[in-house]
Amino acid sequence: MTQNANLYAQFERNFPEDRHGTLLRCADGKVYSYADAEQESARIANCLLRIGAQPGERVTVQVEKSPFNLFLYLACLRAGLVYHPLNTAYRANELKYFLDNAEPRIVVCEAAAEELISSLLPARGISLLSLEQDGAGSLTARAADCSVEIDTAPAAADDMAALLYSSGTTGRPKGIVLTHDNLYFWIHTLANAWGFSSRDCLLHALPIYHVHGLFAALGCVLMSGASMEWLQRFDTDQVMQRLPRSTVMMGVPTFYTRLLANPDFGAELCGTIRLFISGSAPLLAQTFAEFEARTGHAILERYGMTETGMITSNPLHGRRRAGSAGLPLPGVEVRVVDEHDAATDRGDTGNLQVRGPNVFPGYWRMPGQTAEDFTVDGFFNTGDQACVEEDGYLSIVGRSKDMIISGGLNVYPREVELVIDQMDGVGESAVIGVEDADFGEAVVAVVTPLGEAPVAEALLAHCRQNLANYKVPKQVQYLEQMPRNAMGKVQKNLLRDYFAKP
Ligand code: MLC
Repeated sequence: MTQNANLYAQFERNFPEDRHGTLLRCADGKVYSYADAEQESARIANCLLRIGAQPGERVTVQVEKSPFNLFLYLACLRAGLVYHPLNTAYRANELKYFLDNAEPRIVVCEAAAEELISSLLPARGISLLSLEQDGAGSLTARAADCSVEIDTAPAAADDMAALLYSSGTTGRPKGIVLTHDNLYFWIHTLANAWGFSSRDCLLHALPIYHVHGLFAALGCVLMSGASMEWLQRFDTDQVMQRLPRSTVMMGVPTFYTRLLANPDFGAELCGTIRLFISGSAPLLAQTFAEFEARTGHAILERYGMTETGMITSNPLHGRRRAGSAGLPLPGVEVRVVDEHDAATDRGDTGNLQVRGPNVFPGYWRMPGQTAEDFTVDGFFNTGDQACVEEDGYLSIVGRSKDMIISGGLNVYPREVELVIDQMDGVGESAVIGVEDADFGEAVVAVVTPLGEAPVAEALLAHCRQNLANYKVPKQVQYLEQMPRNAMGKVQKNLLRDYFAKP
């Protein structure tokens, strides 16, 4: 008999024999076991099926991080439904796009957002349910009398398990279809590469609406029967309290710079830690060096993206190089090509392409875009520029797409520019990323006036109303005219140099 490729079934094979073992410990001291996760996810899965959701239909989820959010994610897998998480910071017009595009059968949000979301739903048979951080809400109320037993839905390797969106240079987000096998392949690879075992306790302070916190972090834990110290969000004091009970921490570079900014943070808090991992944004060599000097730990940097899961990693055993994305993970092919897709020599810089079971099959209902972003021989164009060094380590040296990474979150300037350009008094806008000590890059809006330009406060208020908070510019700069090249294109590199922080 062939094995069920459902990601949950793959996790379950690695759950501890004693299901009463801890899965996660919350900041308020509440503890949830693997048995709790099994029972609660079964109850919710049965409820979603009873509501009428059919395998392959989407469940869109916009709730604050909580253990119940985790159980809901597992429930979707178990019921064969497609999990579609959304950043809690998204505003109404952003939400409307996702709801229209994903065509969910069920939407789960917090009670406070129900009215808004209900007004955004297209008039079709979509069930709207609520889920609060403490587990209350109409979802759990309706699930209360459901069975705590369920047979995990059979899934084929290429069945869709999750739908996550990435914005694009056009400003229109693209749905990224992730299959059970995509996720299993790279999560399993990572858990092995990083030596995860049931003895590990991961400090989990990442959001769980992105691949980093949802699949890499939770995945390594569930794939190895490990446990977690579970924080609602990254808070330096809470992290410092929990580190001495943990063996691994995963985070974005901002986590590490914020820890270093606290003079009380040092080696004595890291006695039980075997591994610090960083990803989602480049880790500065300076942060790597300072962290090693302060704690004795060389942060392991890895590189990935939503479309491909994890691509490369510095080694668990062996040299971890500052400023390097590391070596291709087993089974993942990377190549650096020139503008004609021809492979370059080692040491040359070019466009980075990836192929392997980790790579998504294509965008949600955008075959044209899929064809554009894949080569005929099945490599995905990452949009990053890279160089494979003589020793095989990969360095990411730039981006061919216009994108900013702020605190580990991708911001597409085009999306912000479209919002700013709606305002009266704006002739033109150019959104750039400038170096920032906390977020790595900070979003800055450069505006040329058309008549009387809006003052910065008004411009930012308009952005706050229409954009998730992390996309809102940290600064507004005014220029009489944009610098342009001979083709008439705004020279963002000159703007970046001009407005770079000292
Ligand atoms: C919050 N703010 C940000 C921000 N996060 N601004 C810019 N960039 C960010 N990432 C703003 C808020 O709008 C608010 O502004 C102020 O900062 C404080 O908000 P907060 O909610 O208190 O922020 P904080 O909790 O401190 O969050 C910062 C952070 C968080 C860095 C800890 O953003 C975070 O957890 N980032 C991780 C994101 C992540 O998981 N990425 C993985 C993507 S997957 P104001 O004006 O209201 O004060 C991926 C693939 C891969 O990339 O390989 O992993």
